[in-house]
Amino acid sequence: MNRNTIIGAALACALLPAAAFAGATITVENPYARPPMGGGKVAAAYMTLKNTGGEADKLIRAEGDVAKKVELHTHIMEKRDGRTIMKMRPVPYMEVPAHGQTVLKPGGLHIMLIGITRDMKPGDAFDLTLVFEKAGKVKVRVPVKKISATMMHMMKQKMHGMKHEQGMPPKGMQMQQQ
Ligand SMILES: [Cu+2]
Repeated sequence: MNRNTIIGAALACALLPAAAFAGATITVENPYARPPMGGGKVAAAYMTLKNTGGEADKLIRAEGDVAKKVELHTHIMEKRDGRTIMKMRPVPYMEVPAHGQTVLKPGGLHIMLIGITRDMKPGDAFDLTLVFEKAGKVKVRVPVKKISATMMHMMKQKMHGMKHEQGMPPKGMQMQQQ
């Protein structure tokens, strides 16, 4: 074994552990959920997904026993008869860019909890498991926070223009009506 081979082997050993973790590295910041509106069985969870890795990753699923169904949703704005309508849509995944973040927030991406199985009052908390394509499973404890007066005011204004299509309600709304 000449000197170069030895250095090469040492380098390979030093680099291997780093290479194993070179993929997406996901952390979750500021997770919170809002209590169900009007005592219903549907609520939403929000958070910031941070990717410190050099590769983009995707949140492909969320799991938890807090609700019968846990879905990935977004809001879309649609023009209908000259009015703008806000609707919810399930999405197959949420992309988290390399060295970037994806923010789940009211009016945008969110984790939909359908058929809540327990109390969800401000001060309560529940566990969710986020499943990423590359990073795998990431557990997160989600506290339930009350809606502030300002937020409530904004939501009421938004709700004014929010309507779900007749005959084709998103899955989340079907459960709410049961
Ligand atoms: Cu939703």
